[in-house]
Amino acid sequence: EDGHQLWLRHTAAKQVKVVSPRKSPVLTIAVQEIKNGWLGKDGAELKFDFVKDGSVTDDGFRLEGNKIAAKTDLGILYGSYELLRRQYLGKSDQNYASNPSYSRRILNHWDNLDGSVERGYAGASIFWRQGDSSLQLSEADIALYKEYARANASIGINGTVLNNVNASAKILTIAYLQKVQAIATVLRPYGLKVYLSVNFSSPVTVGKLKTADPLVPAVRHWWAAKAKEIYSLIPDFGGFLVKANSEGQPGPQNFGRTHVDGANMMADALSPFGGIVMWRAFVYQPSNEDRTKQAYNEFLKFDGKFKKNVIIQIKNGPLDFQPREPFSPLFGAMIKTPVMPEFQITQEYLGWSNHLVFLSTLWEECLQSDTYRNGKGSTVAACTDGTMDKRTFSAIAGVSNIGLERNWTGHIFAQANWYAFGRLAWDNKLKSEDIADEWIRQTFLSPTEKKMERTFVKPIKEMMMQSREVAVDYMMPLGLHHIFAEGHHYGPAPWFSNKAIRADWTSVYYHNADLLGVGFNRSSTGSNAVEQYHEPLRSTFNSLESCPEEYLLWFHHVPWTYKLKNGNDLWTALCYRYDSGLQRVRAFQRIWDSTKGLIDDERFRSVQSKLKIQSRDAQVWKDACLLYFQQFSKREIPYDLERPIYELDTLKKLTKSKDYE
Ligand code: BDP
Repeated sequence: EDGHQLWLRHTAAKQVKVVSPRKSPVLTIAVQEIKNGWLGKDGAELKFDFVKDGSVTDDGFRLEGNKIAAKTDLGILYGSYELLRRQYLGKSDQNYASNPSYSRRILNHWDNLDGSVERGYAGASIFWRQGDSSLQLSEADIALYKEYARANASIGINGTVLNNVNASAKILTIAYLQKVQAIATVLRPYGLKVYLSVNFSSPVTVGKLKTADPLVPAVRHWWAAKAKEIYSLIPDFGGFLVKANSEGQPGPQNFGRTHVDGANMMADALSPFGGIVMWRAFVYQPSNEDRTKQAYNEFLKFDGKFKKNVIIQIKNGPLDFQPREPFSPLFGAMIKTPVMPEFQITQEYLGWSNHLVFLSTLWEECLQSDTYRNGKGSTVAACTDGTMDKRTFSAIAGVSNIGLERNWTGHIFAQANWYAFGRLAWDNKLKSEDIADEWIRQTFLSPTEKKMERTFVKPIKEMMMQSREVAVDYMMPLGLHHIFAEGHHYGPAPWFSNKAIRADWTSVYYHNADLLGVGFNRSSTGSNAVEQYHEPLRSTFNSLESCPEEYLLWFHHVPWTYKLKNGNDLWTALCYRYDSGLQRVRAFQRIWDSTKGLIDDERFRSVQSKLKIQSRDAQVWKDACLLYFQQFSKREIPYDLERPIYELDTLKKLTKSKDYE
């Protein structure tokens, strides 16, 4: 048992007859799946029913008795997976209907064409590799892509960007496009559309033009011709994802043009074929302006100026996938332009594939955050899924955590993050607890299993539900952020500062610790980032008294002696948080060990050894941060807490070393 089967373990099915009024590659898969996984009445007859009524939209479906009703073939496929899931989980309801929250539910692979994966911790790329045969699909590739597509379809994901946002222009050469075509052919029957990240300089690098200026006719023609070429190979191609003028990537600003000029040029090229442009808002310059304010400042002025097939892709927080950030204010600010959330499934800032961190609660927190755009109830979910504005399409993206490792994601529990992303993209009102419950049962239990409720399901679910908060506590509690080691972003380095690089790539820029206190002042007396939020949030965040404690050091530079709600001063509270994070990881180890023998040994041991790493890392985080900040607070760690076991100097060396990564 190596985890390769993920949450898809329907076997030993009973007999069922499936009646479909028509045939298609998608429906053939639906029939097969039902036959392989049917756990309903033996000998039953199940009908696919194509309906026109308004209660099912897009690729939604209705399960009613012995019928799956949908408008489209894909609706039937998604309905089939839901039906099987409900049977597996022992849910016996007769009627159930569901429509997707977002019309485009997309994985972003940060896969480079040489086979490496940016911020990937589960082996090499499944799509790209070096070597002569690299552009041909082998039998093994095809088999793997089918499994990949099936896993995605089972949770409703319907799009995938095959290459890194730091994009090589080579992807647009014919040899690569033919490989993309071959991949698209395998993914298509599972409803998965392919998209590509494109490099803004492509007209120069591959097209041999002198410029990539979006207002130069030859450049516009080049993109239009490229789009035409792509659609001649892949008629249902999804569109482009673009990282422009960000972290050294080229973009329209290189030519004195704007994001609107760049995005609209690509939109014009794609629109004859129905393609879309996902233009990323992740931009910041080495200026004196607070980095967290820059995307908003750059994009808000263009609201309403983008073509209809452009959508702005915004990371959940205004900084960069930190363990905790407030939501990006852009979600509540762009009104006339569609915006979409970008979540990071791969755990760049959350312990890679070594730490057990269930990210569903992080995403749920973001989706349910109220932007107050149109008063109370204007959640990020509502601002992005079309609830608040009529939209021709809506979208959500997750940066994938999968690679060639046998279990796909490196950590068995990281599979739950892939799963949760798909489930939330389908239904952004789902509760993380229910998602965890479903995932645990499908991944570890046999169908409708009841015996392991108390011994396994309950404790493991509790562990998952706590895990993100626990990681926040041992890494960056109370609103601390970006105090990671340079470059690899794995361990702590609150001491990291370097005059030779831009300030907002160092840790001290973000925590500002001094003898008085710690934290980034983003209130009206500081960078005034709070002004980007609507009232009443602006005032809530702005005042130290009303600012939620989990965002305290995000918005304020707070005295060490400042009293928190529970009566502890800031220094003491920080000590308790770091220690609690560590102690709770140790508790995870005990919980996991207590399940020995309940599941297969292979997965048991794999998770057990990952938890050992996490436990050691949590100790490193606690010691590093407390010993470092103690130099400023000049206070003792409360005596009822375990003492640090490392020297600060040792940790400074450790987090730099390759062994540690
Ligand atoms: C940061 C990553 C970097 C990505 C960048 C992005 O460190 O590798 O290229 O985000 O999203 O989090 O473009």
